[in-house]
Amino acid sequence: MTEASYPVPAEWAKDALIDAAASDRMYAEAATDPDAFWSKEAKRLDWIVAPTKIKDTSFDESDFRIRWFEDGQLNVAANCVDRHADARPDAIAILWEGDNPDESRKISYAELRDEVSKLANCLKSRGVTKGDRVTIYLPMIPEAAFAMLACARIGAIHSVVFGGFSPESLCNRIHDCDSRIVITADEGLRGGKTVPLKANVDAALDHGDLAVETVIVVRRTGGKVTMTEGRDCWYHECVEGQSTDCAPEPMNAEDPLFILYTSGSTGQPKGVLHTSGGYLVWASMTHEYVFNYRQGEIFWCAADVGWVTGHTYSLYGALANGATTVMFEGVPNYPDHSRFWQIVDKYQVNILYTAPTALRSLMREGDDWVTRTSRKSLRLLGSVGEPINPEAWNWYHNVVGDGRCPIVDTWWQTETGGHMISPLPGATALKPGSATKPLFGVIPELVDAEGKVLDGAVEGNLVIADSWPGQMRTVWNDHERFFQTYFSTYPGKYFTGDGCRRDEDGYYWITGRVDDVINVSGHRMGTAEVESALVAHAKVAEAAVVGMPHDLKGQGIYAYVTLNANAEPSADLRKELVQWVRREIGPIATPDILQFAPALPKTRSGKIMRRILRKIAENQLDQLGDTSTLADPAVVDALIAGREEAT
Ligand code: 6R9
Repeated sequence: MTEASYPVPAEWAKDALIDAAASDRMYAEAATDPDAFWSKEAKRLDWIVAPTKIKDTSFDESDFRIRWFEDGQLNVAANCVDRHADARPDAIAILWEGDNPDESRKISYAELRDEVSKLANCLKSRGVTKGDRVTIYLPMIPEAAFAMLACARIGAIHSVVFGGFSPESLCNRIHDCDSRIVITADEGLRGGKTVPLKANVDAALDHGDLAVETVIVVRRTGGKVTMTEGRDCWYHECVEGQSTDCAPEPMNAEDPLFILYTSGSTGQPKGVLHTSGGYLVWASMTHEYVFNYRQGEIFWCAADVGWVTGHTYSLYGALANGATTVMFEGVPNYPDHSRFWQIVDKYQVNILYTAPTALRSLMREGDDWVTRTSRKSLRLLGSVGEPINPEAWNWYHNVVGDGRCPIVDTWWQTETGGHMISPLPGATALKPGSATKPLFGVIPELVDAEGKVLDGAVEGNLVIADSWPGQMRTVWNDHERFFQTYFSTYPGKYFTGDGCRRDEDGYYWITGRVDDVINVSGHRMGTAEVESALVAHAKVAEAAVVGMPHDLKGQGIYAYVTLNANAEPSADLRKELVQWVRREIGPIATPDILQFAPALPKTRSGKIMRRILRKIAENQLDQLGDTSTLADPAVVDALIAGREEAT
């Protein structure tokens, strides 16, 4: 396959925050003199005590340490709220769009400061102090932002749990970090349906022996909930009468800011811990440079604050830069498939940041939903969460962006705090499907299974050779697990768990999690590659590919395929698709089994749960494990039913 390339548009090259020459210079400086580079970047924040020690890190077991700006002091909320409220009190911080298109709310920086301070005072009055953990289980409503920032203001550590998680998952997360306080809502509202958040909290608290003393409940829908005397209180009553003055707590740069739980390949979800100074420098820098953010622009990150993308870009990075950030409560297809583009027009969004899975689901509904809207305000598009297949990329570029807007395909992880590999829109020529090049301070390497560093155009395991400010500092309560998970596979390097190819131009192409790589007759095959080939077929909406045991080849390829609304499964179409993949990639990629699936099992953040697909492919139906975190657990039964016909 020949790779398309999109040079930097002339008007971007002329007008960019960072052009190609600046990008090269800054990358070199960050690599050769990190202290000089990062002490300059740290100036983007207001420090109570400016840091003099910049970088003190080692990934070696004997003196393992990750410390950035360690003698600096700052407050994250003061940086995200107060300094903008002082300078531009009436500037809009948050544009909130409800699930129902008739509901919206505008919050200026001055109002944000008042709301955050009132809640911060309320938390203090309930005994929350610096270092305490606060669990936040809220829908995408402004109170979620108030709650996170109120914690940051008083030095409490927030742990946001996505509103789609079950009581059991919530219980585990409250238990692991030992929160004494939970902030929730009566109900969430998504796509016209209610989510029983308060009832879930009640069930979680019934589940286990938890230390929770206080539950603060936002009245969102007015739905009926049970309030437990002495433990539960309404948010609006708690903050009423609280002072709008609350001095931000001075925090050391290395004091914790938040915990965010994320699943690994083994065991319970890990509590990824981020600290204050390095995280905010990284969030602010990447938000500004990657999105080429300029004051006054409207920025919309469509991710839920329950995920890291919502933390770093809806909230911390955007607000640190004084941006106007759009917060959307609903889903892309409600009331209809045009919703995203209506929101873009309504708020004149300049920068849109979303995930390929959302794009594919909208793409299959046809272009008309998009083209009936204007979208003239859009200037830049972003992608995150998984490799973006060229079809989705082209649709995003040509249909959504009318061919005008560069796409920044940003590779990063909960663990990395912010973008790691991404184009800079005024500096980097784009190749659809490639996250392109590392950002300042990021030193990626590709290693083989033995850890040997591979040079040139090659494929390998993606590791990062040195620390960057936004890096996670530990797994909550389990520093040993932190070291073992990320630094023991390839000693001295951070292991990402991703496979990656580097091309002749030094561009990086993420091939998917390494545990998803299939070894067919000794040849490595990226599942993402086969999936990309399948979705390139006009009748295919989505595909997921996993390995399965194969007598001759070691591993065979098992493909699950969801068809577009206009196509019907048939034996002929199955043959056609198998041939198609052979043609697109080569005989090595020929799927051994192709199963038509009405839907794929996805987490509520939209990630395909390959573990389940692998078990079905292996016919280990009694080992499917926990399916409760799926957006729709019923999908699994349909897959099991469809297996027989396919095999
Ligand atoms: C931000 C986020 C991290 C994993 C990561 C990788 C995949 C994320 C990607 C991408 C290819 C991109 N991933 N962005 N793969 N291209 N632009 O998604 O964090 O939920 O922790 O997931 O997602 O496999 O390792 P997280």
